[in-house]
Amino acid sequence: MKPAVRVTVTGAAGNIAYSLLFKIAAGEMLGDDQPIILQLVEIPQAMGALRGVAMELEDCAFPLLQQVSIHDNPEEGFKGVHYALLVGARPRGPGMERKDLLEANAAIFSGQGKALNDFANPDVRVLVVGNPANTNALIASRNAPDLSPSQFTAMTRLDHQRAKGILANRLGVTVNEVKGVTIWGNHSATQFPDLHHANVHGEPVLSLIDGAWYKGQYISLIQKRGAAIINARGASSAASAAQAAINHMRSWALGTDDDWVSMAIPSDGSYGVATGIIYSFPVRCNYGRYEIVQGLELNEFSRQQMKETEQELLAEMADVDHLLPPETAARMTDPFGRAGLVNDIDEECLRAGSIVVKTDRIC
Ligand code: NAX
Repeated sequence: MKPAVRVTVTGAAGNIAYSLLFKIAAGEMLGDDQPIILQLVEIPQAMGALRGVAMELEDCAFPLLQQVSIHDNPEEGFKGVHYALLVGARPRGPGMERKDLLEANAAIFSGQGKALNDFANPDVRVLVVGNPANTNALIASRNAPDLSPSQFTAMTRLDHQRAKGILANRLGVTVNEVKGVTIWGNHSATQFPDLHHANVHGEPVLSLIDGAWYKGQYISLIQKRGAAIINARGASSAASAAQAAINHMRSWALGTDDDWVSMAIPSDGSYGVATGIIYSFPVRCNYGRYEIVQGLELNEFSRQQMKETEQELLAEMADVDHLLPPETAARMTDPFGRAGLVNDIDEECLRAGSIVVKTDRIC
């Protein structure tokens, strides 16, 4: 039996967590041979509801679930954690401007970044789900000086899966037959769902669908899918978001197979994207690490779409600038620590295309 790993979920009494926790405990995230210790974090007012969720977890008698603890503060909740899923966030209240929302969440995620820095396992892998996810991940990372920026990611996997699912439906194929879909940029309405490299059994998707439908309808369908679900359901995506979070962490920990996935990660300047922001790229994962898929050709249309979502992220970063410690700015220009690749083995691996992402923490 493997030793248990610690998984923290914040916002653990919320809607997404109500699906997510049971999937984690059932082994869907890290495999059915990986025992789990769950550390659940909420705000003090939600501790009653959280106790109920913990009771339900106990009642499921999951064979892999060794222990559940509940916490009303991140310092305790992040103790020794290997996988942190930051789901809890402040929702937009009536009359709240975008800038106010950014500020309210910035306060939460700077505190959580510090707590991860001080209490988490040094190899912790962090996924931010709570919105605005990319910028919240940036704030957490910038407030965790002892952790590598590469340990902080944000979720665009739901957008990725929406893009695949809706396309497969349109083409009358299964999702497994659709490969090479990418979400670039922010988890917001400016994201760019890119089908230029997508294929079905090697056949380019753009030769199978109408270009006018792609540019005129499909892109905005994916960008606005979250709002469409709120309109239809009267509540935001919960089960699909939980599934995406499971898949994001599973890919990161256990690897991607014959297709790439989309993850919002610190930009290293690939494809001309500005460094300093957390931007969604196509990635492949192996041995617990991710690497950006390189060498994809971009046309003028794609470049313009990618620029637009990059500009939004740069503007979000500027809005929370006062919460970003200046001393952690420089490392964002080399988030994977490539400048530190000095020995022959590393260079050999780089040439062979195997180890590309080397961090000072996850080796
Ligand atoms: P809920 O409002 O149902 O649950 C959020 C929970 O977080 C609440 O129980 C609240 O008490 C808790 N919380 C708030 N501040 C906290 C803090 N400082 N520490 C710990 N817990 C805290 O929202 P839910 O539907 O679960 O959605 C959670 C977040 O996911 C929202 O920010 C939402 O916008 C975001 N989403 C992100 C998606 C993505 O693809 N990245 C998609 C789904 C979802 O919209």
